[in-house]
Amino acid sequence: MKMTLLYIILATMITACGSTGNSASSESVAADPTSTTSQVASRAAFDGQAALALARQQCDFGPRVPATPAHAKCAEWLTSTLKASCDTVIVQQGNVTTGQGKKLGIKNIIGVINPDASQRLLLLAHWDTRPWADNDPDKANHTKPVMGANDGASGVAVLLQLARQLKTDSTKLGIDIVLVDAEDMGITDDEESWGLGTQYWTQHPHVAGYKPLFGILLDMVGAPDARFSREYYSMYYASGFTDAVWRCAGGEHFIQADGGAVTDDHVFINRAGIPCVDIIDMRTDSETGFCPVWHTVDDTMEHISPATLAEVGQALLNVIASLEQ
Ligand code: 1BN
Ligand code: ZN
Repeated sequence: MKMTLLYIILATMITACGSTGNSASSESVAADPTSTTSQVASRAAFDGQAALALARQQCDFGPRVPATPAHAKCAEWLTSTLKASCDTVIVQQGNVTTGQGKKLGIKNIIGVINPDASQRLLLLAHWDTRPWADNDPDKANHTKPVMGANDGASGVAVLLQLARQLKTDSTKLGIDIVLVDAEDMGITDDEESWGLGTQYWTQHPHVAGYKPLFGILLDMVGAPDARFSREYYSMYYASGFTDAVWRCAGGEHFIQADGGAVTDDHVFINRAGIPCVDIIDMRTDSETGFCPVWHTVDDTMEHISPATLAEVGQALLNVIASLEQ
C-alpha cells in the first residue's frame, strides 16, 4: 500500500510532457514544424534513420535464435555497441528451462549509464528471435526461424540509439538498458515459457536490491502502421506511469486509449515489484492481436519504418527530460 502511494507520487512527478500527448506546451516543446512528434527542448531529436541502421545490423547476423552462432555473434556486437555509449556493460549469463523442458544458456546484456545516480529509469527490449515462424500462412515455414526485424531488433535498435544520443546529450538520471534474452521461445497456454531471460533477471538483478523509479519495455516498435495503445497489464500494475509515458508521446502511432493484454516481459518485472510499462504494437483488426507479419518469415527490414522508431525514441527522450525537471 505504501509503495503504491509512492508510485502514484512518482508518476505524477512526470509533468513536463503536458496533459495530452499531442498538444505541445510552449515552454516544454521545441518548435519544429516538420516534426510529427512533440520534442521536449534542449536535446537533439531522436534519429530514426540511425536506429533503422542499428536494426539492420542486427538482422545482418540472421535470426538471433538462442544457442545458434548468429545469436553468439550478435551478443558480441551488442556488448561492444553498448560499451561505446554506456559507463558499464554487464553480460549476465544464466541457465533457464524452456517450455519443452530443455536447459538453455542465455545472455542478458545490460548497459548502465550514471551508475552512481540514485534516481534510475529501467529500459528493456528482447534481443533474441523466435525459433519458429509458427504464425506464417505457409505451414512449411512453421519450423523456420523468424528474422525479428520488428519482433526483437526494433526495440533494441531504439535503445542502442538512445544510449548513443545520451552519450552526447548527457543526463544526470541513472539509466539501465537491459537487453533480455529468450523472450520469444514461449508456447501457447504456458505463460511461464515466455520471457525466460527476464524471469532470470528478476531472480538475479544486476544490482542487489535494484529499485528504479519504473521501467519501460519496447516490443515490436518498428511497423510503419504501428498502433501503441495503453496495454492492459501496464495499466493494471502501473497506470500512473503508463499515462505519464503516453503524455510524453506524440505523433500518429500513440493512441490515447486502453488496449489489449499481453504476457510480455513487463509482466514478470511488475510481478517482481518494479512498475513497468509496455510500448507494444497491438492490433484490434487482426486475429492474432499483432501486426500481420508477427511470427512469420516476413518479419523483415522491409517492414520497418524509421518514422515509427523515431516516434518511440522521442517519447523516451521526452520521458527522460521530464524526470530531470
Ligand atoms: C511479444 C512478441 N510476445 C511474443 N513476441 C509475447 C507474447 C506472449 C505474445 C504470449 C503472445 C502470447
Ligand atoms: Zn515474438
